[in-house]
Amino acid sequence: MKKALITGITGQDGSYLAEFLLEKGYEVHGIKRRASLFNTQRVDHIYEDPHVENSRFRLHYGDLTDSSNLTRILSEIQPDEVYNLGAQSHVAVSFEAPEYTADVDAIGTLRLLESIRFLGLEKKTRFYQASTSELYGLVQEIPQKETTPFHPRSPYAVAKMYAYWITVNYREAYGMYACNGILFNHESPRRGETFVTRKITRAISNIAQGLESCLFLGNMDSLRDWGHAKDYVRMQWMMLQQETADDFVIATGKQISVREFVKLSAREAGIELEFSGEGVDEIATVSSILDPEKACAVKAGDVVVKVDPRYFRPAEVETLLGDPSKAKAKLGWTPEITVEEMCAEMVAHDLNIARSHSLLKSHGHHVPVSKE
Ligand code: NDP
Ligand code: GDR
Repeated sequence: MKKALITGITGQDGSYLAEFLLEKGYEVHGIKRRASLFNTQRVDHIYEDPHVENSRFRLHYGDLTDSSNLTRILSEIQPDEVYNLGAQSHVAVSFEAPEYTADVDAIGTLRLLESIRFLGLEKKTRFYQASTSELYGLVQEIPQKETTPFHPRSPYAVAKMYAYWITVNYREAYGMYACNGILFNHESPRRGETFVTRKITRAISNIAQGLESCLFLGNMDSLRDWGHAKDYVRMQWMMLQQETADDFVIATGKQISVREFVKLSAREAGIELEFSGEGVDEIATVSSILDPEKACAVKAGDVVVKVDPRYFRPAEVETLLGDPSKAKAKLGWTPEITVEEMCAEMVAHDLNIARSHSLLKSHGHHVPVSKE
């Protein structure tokens, strides 16, 4: 039985990857951080009581900032595959916490690679690094592929650039099987609530059900190549099953703007929106109700989206569009879920939550709505 270790197992990708590897028959180990509240919601459905014999799913307390802890976990497990998905993954937050972001995202990757080497596992353990389209930042070529030069635009992207090159370096210097997946944005109903797609599907659902009145966004002109996390974790595994290690761009090859994603989400929630105004004065108004059952709490003329400059970034990545030809040609990978299907799934999920919260509220219960 193959053993895999996943850092960031409690995150969006970690949870889908853990499910995927369990289905493939792996013994799956994950590193979780100590928190004052339970933080395993995304993997609770696959959690196995450690008292059960032959459990194939184990969580270990740890942190990418702690070398001794990483070395001990690696030494205990002796994994065949390590997936380094753990990171301070929010671009805007990286401007607020640049040093911590560098420690976790850049040096954390080095700590893992060096622990593997120190333990003499460099010929046994295959390593996957969660690299990112943010490396392209101020884009030098459209669409972006493996050979496109990097120009990172945030402390997050600069930290991930170090992680990218140290992964290449350990491959070249020590013959390690180490790969970078340069993944473009990927989303799902498990996406963190402060990334823009989930912020939108959640707020639009709450507005449709009367739990919120207005969604505040930053740069709505921003263009992204959005895929589904389920399609992308399959590719993370495929990258570690090749004869030789290599780096791959993973993307859909299509892009839409944040504004278009808002429109798509609103339609899924039974609302047609009209945008007017420019820059910080741009707003979206309800132009018609498409489904009165879903959108029971709004009416034509309501202003439901506004701009808040607080969400603008000190340096923005305006456009990202990936070229996944190499992954298609060499690995036979193609994404199966479109952005429209993904958006429909996310809104359906968030509308269900909004409906149950709305029911609780109508029975006099307090329903807090967490916002950034
Ligand atoms: P999430 O933010 O959902 O998950 C990040 C994970 O990292 C969480 O499990 C988090 O733990 C963990 N983590 C954070 N800090 C530390 C630390 N100091 N030590 C150990 N673990 C830590 O990210 P995604 O699942 O979306 O992304 C996975 C990886 O892929 C990340 O590295 C991200 O940067 C990268 N990436 C993501 C893309 C995307 O579009 N989703 C695209 C390209 C790259 P906790 O739950 O406790 O917070
Ligand atoms: P990104 O994702 O920065 O691409 O990083 P995010 O969803 O945060 O932003 C996408 C674009 O939307 C614009 N935007 C807003 N973003 C947020 N979060 N909140 C807002 O209110 C808002 N309004 C507009 C942003 O300015 C940006 O242009 C994600 C992360 O998962 C990274 O870890 C990963 O490496 C990259 O994707 C690929």
